[in-house]
Amino acid sequence: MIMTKLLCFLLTITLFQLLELAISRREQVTTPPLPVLPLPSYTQLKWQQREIIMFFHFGVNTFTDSEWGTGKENPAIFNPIGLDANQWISAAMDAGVSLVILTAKHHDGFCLWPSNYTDHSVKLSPWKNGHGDVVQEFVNAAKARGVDAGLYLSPWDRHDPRYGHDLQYNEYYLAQMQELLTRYGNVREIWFDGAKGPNAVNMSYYFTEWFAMVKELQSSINVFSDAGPDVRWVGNEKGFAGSTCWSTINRTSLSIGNGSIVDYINRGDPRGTDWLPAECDVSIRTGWFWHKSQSPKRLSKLLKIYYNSVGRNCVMLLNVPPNSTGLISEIDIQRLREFRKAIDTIFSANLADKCTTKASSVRGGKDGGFGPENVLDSDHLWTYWAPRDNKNDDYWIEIKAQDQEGLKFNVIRIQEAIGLGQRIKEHEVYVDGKLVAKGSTVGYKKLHRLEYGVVHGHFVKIKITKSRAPPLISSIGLHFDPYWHPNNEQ
Ligand code: FUL
Repeated sequence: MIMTKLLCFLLTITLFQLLELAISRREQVTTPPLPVLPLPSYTQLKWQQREIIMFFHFGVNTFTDSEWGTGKENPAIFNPIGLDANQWISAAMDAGVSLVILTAKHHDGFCLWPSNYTDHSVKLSPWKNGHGDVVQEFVNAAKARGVDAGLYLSPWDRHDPRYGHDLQYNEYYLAQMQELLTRYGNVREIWFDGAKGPNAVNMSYYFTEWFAMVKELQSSINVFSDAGPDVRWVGNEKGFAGSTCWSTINRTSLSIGNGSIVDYINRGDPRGTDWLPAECDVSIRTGWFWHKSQSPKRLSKLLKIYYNSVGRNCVMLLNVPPNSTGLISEIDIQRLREFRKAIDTIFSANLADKCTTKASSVRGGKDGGFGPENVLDSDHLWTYWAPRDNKNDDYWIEIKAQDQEGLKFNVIRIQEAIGLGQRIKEHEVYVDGKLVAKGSTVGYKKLHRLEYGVVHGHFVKIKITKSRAPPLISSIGLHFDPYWHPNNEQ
């Protein structure tokens, strides 16, 4: 009897101990920090991770050697006899692109799909005897290869007589938008271009109604315009973001087609209450449309644009215009392949991979799950180094080479865990105690291509000298860019 009681007693004690252990284990799991508003939406995060997306400018201008059609073009000139949208998508895939955007209608008003609301379209062209639909071929080809599709529908329309009559034109525009957003499956981005010529007829666009209908008809779409609501224009057509580029901005200060905001949208605003990241549009050639006389930009130029867009917390929207046969020219395809190969060469190896890491402090201590080693894993969003919450702390993270040889690199990549807000305002990078780079905000991705070329060292320390809240760093990379020769930069 006594033995049984003793056993029961011992068992109870053991159970208690186990329970205590379980509770203390549970207590060790540290919660993630509070986000700092504003935050990206799910679709904005997906968009940001694409890094490079592609534009196809195609239409009557392709056949008239012009950039802005007059609206008086005869649809009979549109005859891309060799059109093969699969080839366009292959070209995009060669460049590692997962979203492609087609100009369904440009300023000339010619529609690449058979709209019910106008005859100024493929219907009156000789291409496929008027039975063709470029938008359909484009989305079919994209879908078949797992690439997402987006559409550009120009607000400025130089052909349609309703343009200039507010109600009629807005109804026409909305009718066309409904066709595009209901006939062709998922559309991931819609491009509202604020451009119009200086002598364009006066006209008010009913943006509020337009945006509301877009969101009604498509669940995972990003709306692009000078002022968002999901993605903003970067303020130029060179593909360059400001060296400081916040994804945050005040939308109330923005309007579409307003030249005076270009500097503001190029930089963003650390005090902004809206998450509205910038997209950097640029053409691989001089023009947006194909012209026989033009050729693609050099690789060094494309890489410079990449560093100044993707490397400044933006997405690069690269235009590659199909030619009058209806194909992407071979010379552009070659350049796209070179571009992709260069990016892979530079970034597929992280020289920091085998390094050890150290940080000023760690949220929840060393077992809290927020250690500095997180910056070297393959997740660039949801695993991150977080320091403890203490406003008076200095924040730094250090990467140390494990062997005597040390590290040789000329590019530093830093990524913030933007899912919890963009926080870093200023940072500095030291190699063996010497300052090699400094910058302002970081955001999804900041690339420093080192001004003086390759550095060699054993310790790389990143100091965050100003931030809106304790900084959260999701990834750090040290890379070697063999294409970077600072002295011959053009
Ligand atoms: C501009 C347009 O005027 C150009 O033709 C081109 O479409 C470019 C992407 O946007 O505003």
